[in-house]
Amino acid sequence: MTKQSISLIGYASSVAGMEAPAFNCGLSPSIIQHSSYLTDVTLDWQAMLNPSASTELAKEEIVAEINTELAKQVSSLLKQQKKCCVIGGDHTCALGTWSGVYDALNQKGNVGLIWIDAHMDSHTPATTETGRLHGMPLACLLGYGDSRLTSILHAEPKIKPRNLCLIGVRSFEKAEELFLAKLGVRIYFMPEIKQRGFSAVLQEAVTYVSADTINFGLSIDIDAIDPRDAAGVGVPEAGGIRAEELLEGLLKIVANPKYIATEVAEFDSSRDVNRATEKVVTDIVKILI
Ligand SMILES: [Mn+2]
Repeated sequence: MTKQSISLIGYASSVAGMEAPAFNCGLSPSIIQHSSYLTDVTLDWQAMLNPSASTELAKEEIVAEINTELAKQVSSLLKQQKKCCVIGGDHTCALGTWSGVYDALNQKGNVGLIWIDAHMDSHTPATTETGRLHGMPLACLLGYGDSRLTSILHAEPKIKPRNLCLIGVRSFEKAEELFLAKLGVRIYFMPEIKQRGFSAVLQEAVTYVSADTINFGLSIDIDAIDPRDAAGVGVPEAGGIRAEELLEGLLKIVANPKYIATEVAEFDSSRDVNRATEKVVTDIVKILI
């Protein structure tokens, strides 16, 4: 596969966090698509997915519907030997991205996932305090949660705990920590990253999620980045990964032959400062293409 074969899909939805005030990350894919920071590169946008505007449907149904479409698109790209990059939207895009990856590749083997996020996104309906679905996608991918969200294209779990690791975590609830610890999921909390450096941790993570898999991908929540570099997110948490470090780390791994897909979630331009977050997202895109 050549580097030029990466295709982009926009996930223009912030339905999962709609109870939160002014949660606008659904506009972000379009902002990225038209960003002046990307006028010097050619991008292969395959689709721009929008959530149903129906007021009849439960948000679980809206999220399941758009992610079923996303999963089909991702699977189709991978079956054409293309790599893909999904631009969110809120982090529920993970349901579609990794269900699509599972659909395309599960006959051949397991896929590894590196989840870069300030949060664990591992609530289930039983443990969530807010009911917001963007706090649950990782639990769903592991097979736990609302059946409409755990069974996109396939009923099975999409990611095995031993093929997953989290990087950058610094804000979470006890129930999520217990849930992931019980499953034996490897987590790189911020103190370890500050001590060892993001790039070293990321390279170790690649080795870890590659041990028992045929391919691996990245799920990047922009709130993993320090708000000093990327304030434009719905749920900022101080003390994150510096943008420069993130970009340096990504540069070293995207050429890995096992790498197949990335998603970038939770960028909220309405909270951005001097378009700095938009710049970081477009820098990530430029590294990936
Ligand atoms: Mn997240």
